[in-house]
Amino acid sequence: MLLNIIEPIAPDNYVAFTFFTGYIAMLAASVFFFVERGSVSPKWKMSLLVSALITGIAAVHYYYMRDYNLATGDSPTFFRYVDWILTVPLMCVEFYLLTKLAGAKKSLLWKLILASTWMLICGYIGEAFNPGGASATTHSVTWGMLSTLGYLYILYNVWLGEVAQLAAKSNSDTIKKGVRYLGWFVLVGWSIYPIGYMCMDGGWLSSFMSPESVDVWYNIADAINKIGFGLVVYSIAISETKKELA
Ligand SMILES: *C/C=C(C)/C=C/C=C(C)/C=C/C1=C(C)CCCC1(C)C
Repeated sequence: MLLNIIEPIAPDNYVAFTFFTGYIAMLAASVFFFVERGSVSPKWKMSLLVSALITGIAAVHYYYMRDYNLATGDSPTFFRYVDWILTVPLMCVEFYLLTKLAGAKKSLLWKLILASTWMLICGYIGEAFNPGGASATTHSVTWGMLSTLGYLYILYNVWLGEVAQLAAKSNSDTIKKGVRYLGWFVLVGWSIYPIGYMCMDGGWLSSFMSPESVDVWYNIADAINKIGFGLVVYSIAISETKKELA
């Protein structure tokens, strides 16, 4: 069944609601990016395919996470991180594909993937192995900080490091602007995730926000970042295709 309509979502269950909308939005975006591969020149088809894969992989995980959350009321932490460990490296691939046209080497891709894997493994340990009680805060803060190192590396690379330098060297204004936009997603869009993380039991925001809001933050962030990121790549591809045809 495509939509599980057996179990209704209670009107005040905003966690389940964002899982549901997230699922539909990812699915729709995925179809869009996949179909639009037909509107761009061959050299951009791979970028659009990667965008479609990112939202497609997320749609499958959201389908499952929505059911899981509705049935148990819990956070689907494991599947959340499985989704991220597949989709965040694909976002690194998007950066690589964009800067490859300006001479990026494979090593850049591996550095970004390594940093994002570090970021996510530390985040997973922080959430999944939270001991609760008196040591919850130390545990979540320690792993959150370690995770942040990976995040800061990616941020640095995209704004000042290799990605930024390659984009500056590229002879296309569209790519320069596009990489800048994606940089804003990493700076602003990705910073929503640590907010969600800090709502967990023992987290720095847990006295203001309930542990259930972890998923609301993550669901909002995923929609912005996965779909928004894809749309930026799409608009770069469309403008570059038009230029090639002109
Ligand atoms: C599609 C999924 C994306 C773009 C996920 C991104 C996730 C992050 C940027 C997570 C970052 C975290 C920190 C910087 C510290 C706390 C732990 C995390 C994993 C939530």
